[in-house]
Amino acid sequence: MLEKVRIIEIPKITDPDGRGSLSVLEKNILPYSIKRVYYLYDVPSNSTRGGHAHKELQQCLIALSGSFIVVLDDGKERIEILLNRPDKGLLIPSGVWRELIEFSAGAVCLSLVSAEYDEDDYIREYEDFITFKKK
Ligand code: T46
Repeated sequence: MLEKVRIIEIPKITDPDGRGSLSVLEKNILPYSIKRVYYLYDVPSNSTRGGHAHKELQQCLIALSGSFIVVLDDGKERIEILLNRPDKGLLIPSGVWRELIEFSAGAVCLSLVSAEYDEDDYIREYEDFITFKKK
């Protein structure tokens, strides 16, 4: 399952006159249509976001500013990925437990997701997640 996790290179257009960079997500960069966008910000460095899995939802996380670590767990394996570039997206398939930790000052986490908000899609207890993975 974690082999389906991947980093997406988001095309970056660096201005030839030194006006900075512009990144754009379009066409088929993501394997789903974006149905909802939300973002996390003002997160204290000692706080954890996430701490759940989704049954169906797919998402792409981007560190628009600053950095944070995404811990991913498929019930068998656990990996940590540092996000610190606005031109890199982390694609997380459904059925993966995630925790976001160690937010830097000013970090902004953009999330582009495949479905509208549905609390029934969340698995918020790790034991329930392990049971879900065994089905
Ligand atoms: C995820 C991580 C990265 C809404 O009303 N609408 C929404 O679209 C979302 C995402 C949340 N909410 C409400 C539900 C809770 O009352 O906002 C509150 C905080 O949500 P939650 O505790 O789920 O926040 P995080 O940061 O732990 O998790 C969120 C996403 O829920 C989740 O899908 O992967 O960000």
